[in-house]
Amino acid sequence: MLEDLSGKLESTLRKLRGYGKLTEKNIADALKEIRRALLEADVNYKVVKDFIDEVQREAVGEEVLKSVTPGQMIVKIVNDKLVALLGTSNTQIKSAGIPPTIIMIAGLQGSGKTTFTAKLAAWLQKRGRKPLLAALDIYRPAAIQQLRVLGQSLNVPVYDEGIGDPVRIGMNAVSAARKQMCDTVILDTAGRLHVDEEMMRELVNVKNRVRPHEILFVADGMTGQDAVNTASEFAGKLNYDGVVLTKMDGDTRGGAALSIRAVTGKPIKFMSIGEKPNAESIEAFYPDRMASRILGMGDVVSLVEKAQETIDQEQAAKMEERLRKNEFTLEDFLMQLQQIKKMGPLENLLGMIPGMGAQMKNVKVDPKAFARTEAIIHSMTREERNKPQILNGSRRKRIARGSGTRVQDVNQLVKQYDQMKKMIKQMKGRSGKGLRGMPLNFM
Ligand SMILES: Nc1nc2c(ncn2[C@@H]2O[C@H](COP(=O)(O)OP(=O)(O)O)[C@@H](O)[C@H]2O)c(=O)[nH]1
Ligand SMILES: [Mg+2]
Repeated sequence: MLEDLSGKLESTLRKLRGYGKLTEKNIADALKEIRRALLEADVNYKVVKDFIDEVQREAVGEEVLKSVTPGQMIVKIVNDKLVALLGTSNTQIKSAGIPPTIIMIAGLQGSGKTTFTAKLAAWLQKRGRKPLLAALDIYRPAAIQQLRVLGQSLNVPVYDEGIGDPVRIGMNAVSAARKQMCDTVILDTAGRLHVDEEMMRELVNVKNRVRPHEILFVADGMTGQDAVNTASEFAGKLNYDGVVLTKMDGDTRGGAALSIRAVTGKPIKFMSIGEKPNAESIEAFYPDRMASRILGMGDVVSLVEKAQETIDQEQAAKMEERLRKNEFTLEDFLMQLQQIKKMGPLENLLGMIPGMGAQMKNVKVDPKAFARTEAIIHSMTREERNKPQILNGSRRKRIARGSGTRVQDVNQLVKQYDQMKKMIKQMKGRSGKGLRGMPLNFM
């Protein structure tokens, strides 16, 4: 799977790892090769551009840790960006509070919907579920027959009415599932060779009337850019929940896998491999596993992660010490923000800290604000960071200019910092036993 891309990225990064010191030219050359490899793999042009820009930005800004080489650091950056591109985390399919869960499968003709319907049934069976398949592709008798045969081979009931109204078939299938104590209904819908109005209308009708809990769009991974374009059109009209990439066993160049999430904003949920309808021929999609499969450098990635963890721990310990002495400066503030940024969406994190939700309500930090904050603090002198009280009007003006922000932004940042400092003091007073054990990393 994606051997071509994988091979090219691996050899580029391996070269980079070999250097003890990286020059700007080394990095630029490597990025050029990575860019070419991605374009050859048919990854969307705009996606490639953003990807390379981000890797470059980080490669230049990143501090190199003592225990790893610059090359290893870049491997880690490329890996992280790849994970982000593929979707960050695994996304499960929803299930209904009251069964049956209704899953609708949509996509172009020949993309692999019916095959995937059967594979998903097998996959669910293996996890103790009882699926029922519904034949909503009523335009070709052969399609109904195909589903019947697949159902039989898996010992899964198939509901069909021959040629009829897809909406009614869908609703009747749900009733049939209830009667037969099936907890999941999979709707195998009709596709066409190209996106057309009538097909979309039919699918939207099924969506509105049968009310699936989950709609999966099936994309033929072999078709690269075309799959991405179709996925966008379906997303606009049907607003599905997730993507299934099929035919990932063929000589797929990988473009669809790497572009679809960025272009449609929808997560990839499954990958389908091979024509055999069994549970082993689909895989739940895990962006981090996929990234490490593509790069083939899991060892380096975990090495760098270890080194980073150590640094984080050292920093946290240092911070604790400083807090105890009441020396929380803007420099610390920045470090804390950077730690938070590494951990993903802030809302989730804050929700996890007991008693923190209410306190942090007024401290809103969106990703753009993060970048702004970093820029502002970077534009300060060391003295200013360590003694924010000296930040008078003219200094603030200079900092705003230097960081490409407005004086109001600088003012706001200083206010935020003051708030945080106050909050830390309060918490310190309350905990009594000092700060040991407090999740400082989260602030
Ligand atoms: N190699 C490979 N072939 C597949 C895969 N999924 C489906 N196919 C084949 O693609 C063709 C179309 O599949 P089908 O499920 O009928 O597509 P549908 O029209 O969307 O229902 C069939 O010949 C399948 O055997 C897959 O993951 N790998
Ligand atoms: Mg079909």
